[in-house]
Amino acid sequence: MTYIAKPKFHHPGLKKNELGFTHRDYEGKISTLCAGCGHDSITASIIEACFELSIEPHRVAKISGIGCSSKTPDYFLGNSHGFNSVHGRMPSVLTGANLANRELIYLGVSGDGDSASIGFGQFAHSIRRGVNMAYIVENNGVYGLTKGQFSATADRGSKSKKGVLNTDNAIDLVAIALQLGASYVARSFSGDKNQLVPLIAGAIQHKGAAFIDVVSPFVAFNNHAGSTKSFDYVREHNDAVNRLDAHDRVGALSFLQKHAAKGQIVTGLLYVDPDSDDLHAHLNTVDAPLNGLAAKDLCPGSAALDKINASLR
Ligand SMILES: Cc1ncc(C[n+]2csc(CCOP(=O)(O)OP(=O)(O)O)c2C)c(N)n1
Ligand code: SF4
Ligand SMILES: [Mg+2]
Repeated sequence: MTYIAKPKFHHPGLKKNELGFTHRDYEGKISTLCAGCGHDSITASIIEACFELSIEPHRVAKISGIGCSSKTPDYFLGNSHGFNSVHGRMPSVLTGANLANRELIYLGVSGDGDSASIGFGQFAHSIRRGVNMAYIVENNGVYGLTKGQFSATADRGSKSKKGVLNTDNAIDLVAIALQLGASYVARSFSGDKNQLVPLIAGAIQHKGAAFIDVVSPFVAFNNHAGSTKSFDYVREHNDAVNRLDAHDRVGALSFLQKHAAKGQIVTGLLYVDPDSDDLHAHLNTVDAPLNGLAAKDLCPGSAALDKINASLR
Protein backbone atom coordinates (compact mmCIF):
# COMPACT_ATOMS: atom_id res chain seq x y z
CA MET A 1 0.00 0.00 0.00
CA THR A 2 1.31 3.48 -0.83
CA TYR A 3 1.61 5.91 2.04
CA ILE A 4 3.30 9.13 3.06
CA ALA A 5 4.64 9.35 6.62
CA LYS A 6 3.80 12.52 8.54
CA PRO A 7 6.60 14.75 9.80
CA LYS A 8 7.16 14.22 13.53
CA PHE A 9 7.11 17.95 14.37
CA HIS A 10 4.70 18.83 17.23
CA HIS A 11 3.80 22.45 17.85
CA PRO A 12 4.50 23.05 21.57
CA GLY A 13 1.23 24.97 22.01
CA LEU A 14 -1.10 22.15 20.85
CA LYS A 15 -4.04 21.39 23.15
CA LYS A 16 -3.47 18.33 25.36
CA ASN A 17 -5.98 15.85 26.79
CA GLU A 18 -5.99 14.18 30.24
CA LEU A 19 -3.15 11.87 29.18
CA GLY A 20 -1.04 14.78 27.96
CA PHE A 21 -1.54 13.68 24.33
CA THR A 22 -2.26 16.08 21.46
CA HIS A 23 -4.30 15.39 18.32
CA ARG A 24 -1.04 14.51 16.62
CA ASP A 25 -0.73 11.45 18.88
CA TYR A 26 -3.99 10.13 17.40
CA GLU A 27 -3.14 10.74 13.76
CA GLY A 28 -1.74 8.27 11.25
CA LYS A 29 -0.04 8.62 7.90
CA ILE A 30 -0.96 11.32 5.38
CA SER A 31 -4.08 10.29 3.48
CA THR A 32 -3.74 9.25 -0.14
CA LEU A 33 -7.51 9.45 -0.78
CA CYS A 34 -8.95 11.92 -3.33
CA ALA A 35 -9.02 15.50 -2.08
CA GLY A 36 -12.47 16.17 -0.61
CA CYS A 37 -13.38 12.49 -0.07
CA GLY A 38 -15.91 12.19 2.79
CA HIS A 39 -13.88 9.32 4.27
CA ASP A 40 -11.14 11.79 5.30
CA SER A 41 -13.69 13.76 7.33
CA ILE A 42 -14.67 10.55 9.16
CA THR A 43 -10.98 9.95 9.91
CA ALA A 44 -10.84 13.46 11.45
CA SER A 45 -13.90 12.68 13.59
CA ILE A 46 -12.41 9.38 14.82
CA ILE A 47 -9.21 11.24 15.79
CA GLU A 48 -11.23 13.89 17.60
CA ALA A 49 -13.37 11.32 19.48
CA CYS A 50 -10.31 9.34 20.65
CA PHE A 51 -8.53 12.56 21.68
CA GLU A 52 -11.57 13.74 23.65
CA LEU A 53 -11.98 10.37 25.37
CA SER A 54 -8.26 10.39 26.27
CA ILE A 55 -7.90 6.87 24.93
CA GLU A 56 -4.48 5.27 25.14
CA PRO A 57 -3.76 4.49 21.47
CA HIS A 58 -2.12 1.13 22.30
CA ARG A 59 -5.47 -0.05 23.73
CA VAL A 60 -7.22 0.24 20.34
CA ALA A 61 -7.41 -2.41 17.60
CA LYS A 62 -8.61 -1.03 14.26
CA ILE A 63 -9.72 -3.71 11.84
CA SER A 64 -10.89 -3.15 8.28
CA GLY A 65 -11.69 -4.94 5.01
CA ILE A 66 -10.82 -3.71 1.51
CA GLY A 67 -11.85 -0.45 -0.15
CA CYS A 68 -10.98 3.24 0.10
CA SER A 69 -12.89 3.27 3.41
CA SER A 70 -10.95 0.26 4.64
CA LYS A 71 -7.67 2.05 3.85
CA THR A 72 -8.51 4.85 6.28
CA PRO A 73 -7.26 3.14 9.49
CA ASP A 74 -3.82 3.88 8.08
CA TYR A 75 -4.63 7.59 8.45
CA PHE A 76 -5.58 7.60 12.14
CA LEU A 77 -4.28 6.10 15.40
CA GLY A 78 -0.83 5.34 14.05
CA ASN A 79 0.21 3.92 17.43
CA SER A 80 -2.67 1.43 17.69
CA HIS A 81 -2.99 -2.19 16.63
CA GLY A 82 -4.33 -2.58 13.11
CA PHE A 83 -5.28 -5.29 10.65
CA ASN A 84 -6.32 -4.60 7.08
CA SER A 85 -8.07 -7.88 6.28
CA VAL A 86 -9.80 -9.33 3.20
CA HIS A 87 -12.78 -7.75 1.38
CA GLY A 88 -15.88 -8.30 3.53
CA ARG A 89 -14.06 -10.22 6.26
CA MET A 90 -13.49 -7.48 8.82
CA PRO A 91 -16.28 -8.68 11.17
CA SER A 92 -14.98 -12.25 11.55
CA VAL A 93 -11.38 -11.08 12.06
CA LEU A 94 -12.60 -8.56 14.63
CA THR A 95 -14.74 -11.19 16.38
CA GLY A 96 -11.78 -13.55 16.66
CA ALA A 97 -9.46 -10.84 17.98
CA ASN A 98 -12.09 -9.70 20.46
CA LEU A 99 -12.61 -13.24 21.77
CA ALA A 100 -8.86 -13.68 22.20
CA ASN A 101 -8.31 -10.32 23.92
CA ARG A 102 -11.35 -8.63 25.43
CA GLU A 103 -9.26 -5.81 26.89
CA LEU A 104 -8.77 -3.85 23.67
CA ILE A 105 -11.18 -1.31 22.20
CA TYR A 106 -12.32 -2.66 18.82
CA LEU A 107 -12.92 -0.26 15.97
CA GLY A 108 -14.29 -1.95 12.84
CA VAL A 109 -13.97 0.24 9.75
CA SER A 110 -15.74 -0.83 6.58
CA GLY A 111 -17.42 0.37 3.39
CA ASP A 112 -20.89 -0.15 2.00
CA GLY A 113 -19.47 -2.57 -0.58
CA ASP A 114 -17.44 -4.31 2.10
CA SER A 115 -20.40 -4.69 4.51
CA ALA A 116 -23.55 -4.72 2.36
CA SER A 117 -22.38 -6.97 -0.50
CA ILE A 118 -19.54 -9.46 -0.07
CA GLY A 119 -19.48 -9.04 3.72
CA PHE A 120 -23.23 -8.84 4.32
CA GLY A 121 -23.34 -12.18 6.14
CA GLN A 122 -20.28 -11.29 8.19
CA PHE A 123 -21.82 -7.93 9.14
CA ALA A 124 -25.08 -9.62 10.16
CA HIS A 125 -23.50 -12.28 12.36
CA SER A 126 -21.15 -9.94 14.20
CA ILE A 127 -24.09 -7.68 15.02
CA ARG A 128 -26.47 -10.44 16.12
CA ARG A 129 -23.78 -11.96 18.32
CA GLY A 130 -23.27 -8.67 20.14
CA VAL A 131 -19.52 -8.39 19.58
CA ASN A 132 -18.19 -5.51 21.69
CA MET A 133 -17.10 -3.07 18.97
CA ALA A 134 -17.69 0.26 17.31
CA TYR A 135 -18.55 -0.77 13.74
CA ILE A 136 -18.36 2.17 11.31
CA VAL A 137 -19.48 1.95 7.69
CA GLU A 138 -18.26 4.78 5.48
CA ASN A 139 -21.20 4.73 3.11
CA ASN A 140 -20.84 6.37 -0.31
CA GLY A 141 -23.27 4.09 -2.18
CA VAL A 142 -20.56 2.85 -4.54
CA TYR A 143 -17.52 0.62 -4.81
CA GLY A 144 -15.12 3.56 -4.65
CA LEU A 145 -11.80 1.79 -4.97
CA THR A 146 -12.90 -0.03 -8.15
CA LYS A 147 -14.13 3.19 -9.81
CA GLY A 148 -17.66 3.77 -8.62
CA GLN A 149 -20.02 0.91 -9.50
CA PHE A 150 -23.34 1.05 -7.55
CA SER A 151 -23.17 -0.78 -4.24
CA ALA A 152 -26.07 -2.46 -2.46
CA THR A 153 -26.78 0.68 -0.40
CA ALA A 154 -27.35 2.84 -3.50
CA ASP A 155 -30.95 4.06 -3.51
CA ARG A 156 -33.28 2.80 -6.20
CA GLY A 157 -33.69 5.58 -8.74
CA SER A 158 -30.33 7.22 -8.05
CA LYS A 159 -28.20 7.99 -11.10
CA SER A 160 -24.54 7.28 -11.77
CA LYS A 161 -22.31 10.06 -13.13
CA LYS A 162 -22.84 8.65 -16.64
CA GLY A 163 -26.63 8.75 -16.17
CA VAL A 164 -27.24 5.03 -15.52
CA LEU A 165 -30.29 4.49 -13.30
CA ASN A 166 -30.03 2.14 -10.32
CA THR A 167 -33.04 -0.18 -10.53
CA ASP A 168 -32.27 -2.35 -7.46
CA ASN A 169 -33.71 -1.78 -4.01
CA ALA A 170 -31.24 -0.47 -1.44
CA ILE A 171 -30.10 -2.26 1.70
CA ASP A 172 -30.40 0.03 4.72
CA LEU A 173 -27.68 -1.18 7.09
CA VAL A 174 -29.12 0.86 9.96
CA ALA A 175 -32.50 -0.88 9.65
CA ILE A 176 -30.81 -4.28 9.45
CA ALA A 177 -28.61 -3.51 12.48
CA LEU A 178 -31.70 -2.54 14.48
CA GLN A 179 -33.48 -5.70 13.44
CA LEU A 180 -30.50 -7.91 14.30
CA GLY A 181 -30.25 -6.59 17.85
CA ALA A 182 -27.41 -4.06 17.72
CA SER A 183 -27.47 -2.30 21.08
CA TYR A 184 -26.27 1.09 19.77
CA VAL A 185 -27.37 2.28 16.34
CA ALA A 186 -26.73 5.64 14.68
CA ARG A 187 -26.47 7.29 11.32
CA SER A 188 -24.53 10.41 10.53
CA PHE A 189 -22.97 12.42 7.73
CA SER A 190 -19.24 12.81 7.20
CA GLY A 191 -19.73 16.58 6.79
CA ASP A 192 -21.33 16.98 10.21
CA LYS A 193 -18.47 16.70 12.70
CA ASN A 194 -20.54 18.16 15.54
CA GLN A 195 -22.94 15.25 15.27
CA LEU A 196 -20.45 12.54 14.31
CA VAL A 197 -17.77 13.01 16.99
CA PRO A 198 -20.10 12.38 19.98
CA LEU A 199 -21.73 9.46 18.13
CA ILE A 200 -18.31 7.82 17.64
CA ALA A 201 -17.34 8.55 21.25
CA GLY A 202 -20.63 6.98 22.42
CA ALA A 203 -20.07 3.90 20.26
CA ILE A 204 -16.56 3.42 21.63
CA GLN A 205 -17.80 3.64 25.21
CA HIS A 206 -20.80 1.37 24.60
CA LYS A 207 -20.60 -2.26 25.69
CA GLY A 208 -21.90 -4.48 22.91
CA ALA A 209 -22.44 -4.17 19.17
CA ALA A 210 -22.43 -0.46 18.27
CA PHE A 211 -23.10 0.37 14.64
CA ILE A 212 -22.77 3.73 12.86
CA ASP A 213 -23.60 4.24 9.21
CA VAL A 214 -21.87 7.41 8.01
CA VAL A 215 -23.03 8.79 4.69
CA SER A 216 -19.78 9.78 3.02
CA PRO A 217 -20.00 11.57 -0.35
CA PHE A 218 -17.79 10.20 -3.09
CA VAL A 219 -16.26 13.21 -4.79
CA ALA A 220 -14.83 11.26 -7.73
CA PHE A 221 -17.98 9.63 -9.19
CA ASN A 222 -21.00 10.04 -6.90
CA ASN A 223 -21.35 13.71 -6.00
CA HIS A 224 -23.51 14.85 -8.91
CA ALA A 225 -27.20 15.78 -9.30
CA GLY A 226 -29.21 12.52 -9.30
CA SER A 227 -27.05 10.85 -6.66
CA THR A 228 -28.69 10.42 -3.25
CA LYS A 229 -25.28 10.26 -1.54
CA SER A 230 -23.97 13.64 -2.77
CA PHE A 231 -23.10 16.53 -0.44
CA ASP A 232 -26.05 18.60 -1.70
CA TYR A 233 -28.61 15.78 -1.51
CA VAL A 234 -27.65 14.77 2.02
CA ARG A 235 -27.61 18.39 3.25
CA GLU A 236 -31.09 18.99 1.78
CA HIS A 237 -32.65 15.73 2.99
CA ASN A 238 -30.92 15.27 6.34
CA ASP A 239 -33.39 15.03 9.20
CA ALA A 240 -31.70 14.86 12.63
CA VAL A 241 -33.66 12.80 15.16
CA ASN A 242 -33.27 14.76 18.33
CA ARG A 243 -36.83 14.11 19.48
CA LEU A 244 -36.87 10.30 19.07
CA ASP A 245 -36.94 8.07 22.21
CA ALA A 246 -33.59 6.37 21.75
CA HIS A 247 -34.62 3.33 23.84
CA ASP A 248 -37.44 2.22 21.52
CA ARG A 249 -36.13 -0.22 18.91
CA VAL A 250 -39.47 -0.72 17.14
CA GLY A 251 -40.18 3.03 17.19
CA ALA A 252 -36.77 3.72 15.69
CA LEU A 253 -37.36 1.26 12.85
CA SER A 254 -40.72 2.71 11.94
CA PHE A 255 -39.40 6.30 12.24
CA LEU A 256 -36.57 5.38 9.90
CA GLN A 257 -38.80 3.73 7.35
CA LYS A 258 -41.42 6.49 7.36
CA HIS A 259 -38.74 9.07 6.63
CA ALA A 260 -37.03 6.88 4.03
CA ALA A 261 -40.34 6.62 2.15
CA LYS A 262 -40.32 10.44 1.89
CA GLY A 263 -36.72 10.43 0.62
CA GLN A 264 -35.35 11.76 3.92
CA ILE A 265 -32.16 10.56 5.55
CA VAL A 266 -32.54 10.22 9.29
CA THR A 267 -29.35 10.98 11.22
CA GLY A 268 -28.47 10.92 14.91
CA LEU A 269 -28.62 8.31 17.65
CA LEU A 270 -31.52 6.05 16.73
CA TYR A 271 -31.29 3.43 19.44
CA VAL A 272 -29.26 2.58 22.51
CA ASP A 273 -29.80 -0.16 25.07
CA PRO A 274 -28.46 1.15 28.40
CA ASP A 275 -28.34 -2.39 29.87
CA SER A 276 -26.54 -4.01 26.96
CA ASP A 277 -24.03 -6.82 27.25
CA ASP A 278 -21.75 -8.52 24.76
CA LEU A 279 -20.64 -11.82 23.28
CA HIS A 280 -18.28 -12.53 26.20
CA ALA A 281 -21.24 -12.28 28.59
CA HIS A 282 -23.34 -14.56 26.34
CA LEU A 283 -20.55 -17.15 26.25
CA ASN A 284 -19.72 -16.74 29.93
CA THR A 285 -16.01 -16.44 29.24
CA VAL A 286 -13.54 -15.76 32.04
CA ASP A 287 -12.69 -12.16 32.90
CA ALA A 288 -9.02 -12.54 31.98
CA PRO A 289 -8.20 -12.16 28.26
CA LEU A 290 -7.98 -15.65 26.72
CA ASN A 291 -4.64 -14.83 25.08
CA GLY A 292 -3.15 -14.34 28.56
CA LEU A 293 -4.23 -17.69 30.03
CA ALA A 294 -1.54 -20.27 30.74
CA ALA A 295 -1.76 -23.89 29.52
CA LYS A 296 -2.79 -25.08 32.99
CA ASP A 297 -5.80 -22.67 32.90
CA LEU A 298 -6.84 -23.84 29.46
CA CYS A 299 -6.49 -27.61 29.89
CA PRO A 300 -8.83 -29.16 32.47
CA GLY A 301 -6.54 -32.20 32.83
CA SER A 302 -6.93 -35.82 31.71
CA ALA A 303 -9.26 -36.81 34.59
CA ALA A 304 -11.78 -34.12 33.60
CA LEU A 305 -11.45 -35.04 29.90
CA ASP A 306 -12.01 -38.73 30.70
CA LYS A 307 -15.17 -37.78 32.58
CA ILE A 308 -16.49 -35.71 29.65
CA ASN A 309 -15.69 -38.54 27.20
CA ALA A 310 -17.40 -41.10 29.46
CA SER A 311 -20.53 -38.91 29.62
CA LEU A 312 -20.72 -38.96 25.83
CA ARG A 313 -20.52 -42.74 25.41
C1 LIG B 1 -12.67 -10.92 -2.77
C2 LIG B 1 -12.60 -9.59 -3.47
N1 LIG B 1 -13.55 -9.28 -4.37
C3 LIG B 1 -13.52 -8.08 -5.01
C4 LIG B 1 -12.50 -7.20 -4.75
C5 LIG B 1 -12.45 -5.89 -5.51
N2 LIG B 1 -12.84 -4.77 -4.67
C6 LIG B 1 -11.90 -4.06 -4.01
S1 LIG B 1 -12.57 -2.80 -3.14
C7 LIG B 1 -14.12 -3.22 -3.66
C8 LIG B 1 -15.33 -2.43 -3.26
C9 LIG B 1 -15.10 -1.44 -2.19
O1 LIG B 1 -16.27 -0.73 -1.93
P1 LIG B 1 -16.57 -0.18 -0.50
O2 LIG B 1 -16.41 -1.22 0.54
O3 LIG B 1 -17.89 0.50 -0.56
O4 LIG B 1 -15.38 0.86 -0.25
P2 LIG B 1 -15.14 2.30 -0.89
O5 LIG B 1 -13.98 2.13 -1.79
O6 LIG B 1 -16.38 2.74 -1.58
O7 LIG B 1 -14.83 3.15 0.31
C10 LIG B 1 -14.11 -4.32 -4.51
C11 LIG B 1 -15.30 -4.92 -5.13
C12 LIG B 1 -11.53 -7.57 -3.78
N3 LIG B 1 -10.53 -6.75 -3.45
N4 LIG B 1 -11.60 -8.76 -3.16
S1 SF4 C 1 -12.17 6.98 -5.23
FE1 SF4 C 1 -14.01 7.77 -4.14
S2 SF4 C 1 -14.02 6.71 -2.12
FE2 SF4 C 1 -11.95 6.49 -3.04
S3 SF4 C 1 -10.77 8.18 -2.22
FE3 SF4 C 1 -11.61 8.88 -4.19
S4 SF4 C 1 -13.55 9.92 -3.64
FE4 SF4 C 1 -12.95 8.67 -1.86
MG1 LIG D 1 -18.33 2.45 -0.86
